Amino acid sequence: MAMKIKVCILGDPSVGKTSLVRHYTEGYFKENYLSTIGVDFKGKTMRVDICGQTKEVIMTIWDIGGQTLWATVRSNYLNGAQGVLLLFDLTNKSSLLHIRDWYMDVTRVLGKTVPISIIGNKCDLDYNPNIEVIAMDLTKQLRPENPNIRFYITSAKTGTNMDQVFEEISMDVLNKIKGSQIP
Ligand code: G3D
Ligand code: MG
Repeated sequence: MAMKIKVCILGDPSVGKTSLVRHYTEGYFKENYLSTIGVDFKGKTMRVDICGQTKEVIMTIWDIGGQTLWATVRSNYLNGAQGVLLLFDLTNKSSLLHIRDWYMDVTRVLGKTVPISIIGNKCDLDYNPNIEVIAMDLTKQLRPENPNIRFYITSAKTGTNMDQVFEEISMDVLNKIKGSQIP
């Protein structure tokens, strides 16, 4: 039987959350569409190899609107999330500087060991390589409390590293569930 997992995607407005989810679940990138209003969820069925077995996983990816009053919907949105993607824009340094705040918000609700990936999006554009170094440093700083934290650069436009992000977060979620089932 397919397992269902819930993954939330968070980050500053305009970093590409909706684009990444849309490209991954619907297979296309659309320029110039409205920012997400409220909460949107998309599903994707995937096959994941775990401990030599192939499992069917239905991943629901929850995408929150950047303009939504975060505090009022935060707990509903994050409730039951098993994995989190924290997105920033490689061409917008302040969106990276806010990642630590997003991380704190998320771990306050879901605990410190929830599978999390930090993602620098829009790698198809020109960006300062320094921003990648800062993001890798942040990931390293957080690793002692969250050993499986990952860092990627992606492009929602070209699809670079997109499959890897979603496959690996689902593997991390399944491994965590499996680990917690061992008596
Ligand atoms: P959000 O959901 O985080 O608010 P969106 O962000 O997905 O709405 O994307 C915001 C803008 O960034 C959109 O442009 C979108 O096309 C663009 N974008 C998203 N991801 C990428 C990417 O990987 N590469 C490039 N080049 N652009 C990206 P518009 O012009 O519609 O505002
Ligand atoms: Mg959006």
